[in-house]
Amino acid sequence: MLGAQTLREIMEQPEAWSAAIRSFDAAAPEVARLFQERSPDEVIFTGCGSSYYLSMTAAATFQKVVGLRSRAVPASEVLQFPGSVFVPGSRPLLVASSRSGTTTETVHALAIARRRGIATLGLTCARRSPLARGADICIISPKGHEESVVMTKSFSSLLLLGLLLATNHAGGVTLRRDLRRLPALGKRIVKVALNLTGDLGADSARFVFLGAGPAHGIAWEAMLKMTEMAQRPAVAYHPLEFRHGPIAVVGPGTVVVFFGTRAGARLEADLARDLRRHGATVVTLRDEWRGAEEVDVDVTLGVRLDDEARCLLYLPFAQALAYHRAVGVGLDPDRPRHLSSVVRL
Ligand code: F1P
Repeated sequence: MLGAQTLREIMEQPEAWSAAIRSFDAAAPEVARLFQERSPDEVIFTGCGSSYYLSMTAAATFQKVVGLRSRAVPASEVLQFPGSVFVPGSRPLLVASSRSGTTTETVHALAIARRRGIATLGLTCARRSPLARGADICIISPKGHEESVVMTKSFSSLLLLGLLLATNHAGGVTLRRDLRRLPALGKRIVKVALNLTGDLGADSARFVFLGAGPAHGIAWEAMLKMTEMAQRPAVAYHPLEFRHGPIAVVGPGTVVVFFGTRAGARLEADLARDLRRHGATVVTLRDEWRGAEEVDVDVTLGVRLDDEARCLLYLPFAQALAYHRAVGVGLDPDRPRHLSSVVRL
């Protein structure tokens, strides 16, 4: 069967999330000590590909919840433009994520940080990897390891570790409670996602993924899944940014997926209405149905979670959509073209 491994790994996510939570709990005192001893004034999340995209969501969440300046930077930028990343005299903490713990740019970014005396924390699925050995502290996603090239359960379980970092601080109480509900909720969500995406966008020429705040990294990951697995043209934007030019591509044959946030709900509903007028098929994922919006597919999760934790539950939809669009045209999601699971330079 095409994509059997990828499908299995998509379905295994809730278990990987439970294991990640246990792993975080074991590491939490050590993480607290690192923050105490090094007292960072900024947190820089880094990685490559999917691991960079999860860094985006982790950074947006960390800053909002903890109130400490945070941003995401591709590991290649640390490598090529360290002066644009690190501010002289500052005390950043570098959080480096990598499924393999071996990706060249990420391992080099870690080494560059260490040479500058910067504190480092690794998030990985590979216990015995250069990242795990090189970081001051490393937190493992014990069930995130994959046979597949494309990241699914590794992505969501590493993202969960990244989000849990914010719960180790005052202000993280609600997030902590929300994140702990995810494994139980995930079982239902994965099934719904696989059922709902079977034919969605089957005849569509292009996909647009929109997400604001913590959902922005999710939009990028959805774009990457569609590109890697299904080789279908796909882009990712902040929702309102989409009006500033990219909207020109929209017409019949475009599927626009909104990864909804509460803060963005009203303005995104206006955008959805305009996009439908231009002929797009609009899919909205969110927590609750608001009644009046015009969309073609309304996925109402009804989980009563804040945006930051709910974002994780959007991932099975993005993964299942890409999986189905690949299999639907005879592509094997387990064997994406030109890709290997680790990029070594
Ligand atoms: C990162 C990554 C993946 C991508 C591809 C190549 O790997 O860029 O996101 O899907 O498989 O590697 P890692 O640093 O997380 O191991």
